[in-house]
Amino acid sequence: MSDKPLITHLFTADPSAHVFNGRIYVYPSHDRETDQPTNDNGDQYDMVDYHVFSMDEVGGEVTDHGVALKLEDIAWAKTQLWAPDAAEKDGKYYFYFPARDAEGIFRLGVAVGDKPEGPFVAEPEPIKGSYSIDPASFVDEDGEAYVYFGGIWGGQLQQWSGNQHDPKGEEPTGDVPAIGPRVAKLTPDMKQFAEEVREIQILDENGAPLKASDHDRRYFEGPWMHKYNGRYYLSYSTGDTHYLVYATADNPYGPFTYGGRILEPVIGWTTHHSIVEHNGRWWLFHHDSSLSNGVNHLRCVKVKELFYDEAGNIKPVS
Ligand code: FUB
Repeated sequence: MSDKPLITHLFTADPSAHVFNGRIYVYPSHDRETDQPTNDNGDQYDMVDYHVFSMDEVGGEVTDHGVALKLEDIAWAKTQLWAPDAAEKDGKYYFYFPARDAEGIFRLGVAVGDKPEGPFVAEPEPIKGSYSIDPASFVDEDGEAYVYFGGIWGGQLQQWSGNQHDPKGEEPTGDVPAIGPRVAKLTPDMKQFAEEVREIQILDENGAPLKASDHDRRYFEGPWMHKYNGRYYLSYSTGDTHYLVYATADNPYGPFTYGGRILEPVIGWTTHHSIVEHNGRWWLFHHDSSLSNGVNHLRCVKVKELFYDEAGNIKPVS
């Protein structure tokens, strides 16, 4: 299969793919050139709007539906529109996104539209009790909807413990349990958390929590949830080791058991993805920095077919 970028007229990243009304919709970040300094805080990821893309099928023509939401139209958000996602309920579309608020703290917002491609109108306040970045929505077969989220370093997840904010909070090191992604069920109107945010545990093959020092397997950012043959698959980026990996559970909250690698490091520092089924085939949407010859914050979305073995293990994608 071709490894060409799906979109070449804009820099795009963090693709969240869903099938709505039989069509594949992709909700990415819209990367841009910026004067902001490059640092571990991620200031160089200085995005100000979102475009939505769609296609009949993988390999078909990709439609750019234009700007679906702009920073200047979000009352509470001041900078950095990072990785978004979307969900559908009762014919309405809910677009979830992170941004820094007036105090520089990342929060999650929601915007509502009548069509999968938007436009979306942002709620005036962020989701109460939300923090950090990379919201990934998941609607289960019973209709319950969840948002998974969190990212370390620039995404500020290390500043949150027990849902309390400590701006001096640091990432743990050594043998202590690694920081986990967060999850909360959504209210029936899809606009608020219906419960206290929970931290997800990811365990090794012996049932012990993955350690902070286990950089090849522990959580960093970019969570995604999908269900395959009744099992819940939490996939994510390991961050500074640049792998996409997955862990499985028999329920949406976990604990999850580490399963293996999906994708090896790509060109560029970040790696971020989504997994979606369309017409019986499974697809991995992800990004790299090949379109900009390796500039970390100028990325492009790609797609590859994903396969499972008979036991339900995801086969590594080359
Ligand atoms: O696009 C900005 C950030 O880079 C995302 O939120 C992270 O997941 C990483 O891809």
